[in-house]
Amino acid sequence: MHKISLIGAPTDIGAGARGASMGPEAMRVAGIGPALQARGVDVKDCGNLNGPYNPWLPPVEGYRHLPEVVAWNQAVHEAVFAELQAGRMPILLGGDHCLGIGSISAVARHCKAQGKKLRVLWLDAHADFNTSALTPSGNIHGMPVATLCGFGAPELVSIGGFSAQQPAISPKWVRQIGIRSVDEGEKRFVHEQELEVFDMRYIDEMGMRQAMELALATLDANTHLHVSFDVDFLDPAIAPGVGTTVPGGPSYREAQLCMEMIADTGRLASLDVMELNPALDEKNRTALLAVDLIESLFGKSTLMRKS
Ligand code: 6HN
Ligand code: MN
Ligand code: MN
Ligand code: MN
Repeated sequence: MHKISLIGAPTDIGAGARGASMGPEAMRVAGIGPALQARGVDVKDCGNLNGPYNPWLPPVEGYRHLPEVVAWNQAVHEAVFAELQAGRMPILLGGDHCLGIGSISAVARHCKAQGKKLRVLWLDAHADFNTSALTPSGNIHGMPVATLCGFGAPELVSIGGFSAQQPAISPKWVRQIGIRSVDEGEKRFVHEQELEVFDMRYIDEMGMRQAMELALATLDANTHLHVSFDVDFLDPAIAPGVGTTVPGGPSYREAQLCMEMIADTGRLASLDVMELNPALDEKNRTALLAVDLIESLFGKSTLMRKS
């Protein structure tokens, strides 16, 4: 049986729009706790982390709010690491996606200590592979994957005891799904680092099933599967409550299939639910949809499955 820990990180410190700071409470109001309990898992809500307020300043040397982003990510790292070490599955309720740095560095540190392999599934409209030199915005939520791979501010790359020479993760461990908005310089860097991306063109042509089969291939009993779910992964027609909508995302059925195929692996060991922005939502429908999809991620399927 899974033992789950919900960790709220109420900040929009790395985002380009205000409001993701309200994400954790919107997920609770949408019933994430009871929905998981109904899956038969033990749920502990750790409450919300604390951190600096958002000063809403322009970028400095390619980064907006770097000191505040560092503080939030340190808090996230310690909280996620503590729950993993206690044998629980952390679910980070964001908060903007810059917090993936703290979360995934904690997962990487845990895996390293336990001799486990790590696979990161990045469900997102965006590659989040910018650096301070490439970014068009300075918003650090566009940089977490590059930072975790060692290409980022040293204060962020070093969280969890990692370094540019020995980064938290390798691009080889990452599979990106649903990508449809990548900046020019970022695109070149994605190719240079050989990130494995199943973009919307791939999903249109080959289908979600084929994308997920490949993204989940070669998982074994010793693999920790981390899912970083940026809610803007979903088509904005069904998920308007995000700061950076991009048309042409996965439909409701495609998203369900994605979650169900992850559940079927039985390897899911940690999760981020990021970028939900209640200020832009309609009657919390995006949070309710996220909860619905998370139920599928934890094995709720339409019919009883033959075992
Ligand atoms: N997210 N690529 C754009 C940027 O500003 O770097 C958008 C990033 C969005 C990030 O949604 O997590
Ligand atoms: Mn573990
Ligand atoms: Mn995104
Ligand atoms: Mn993202």
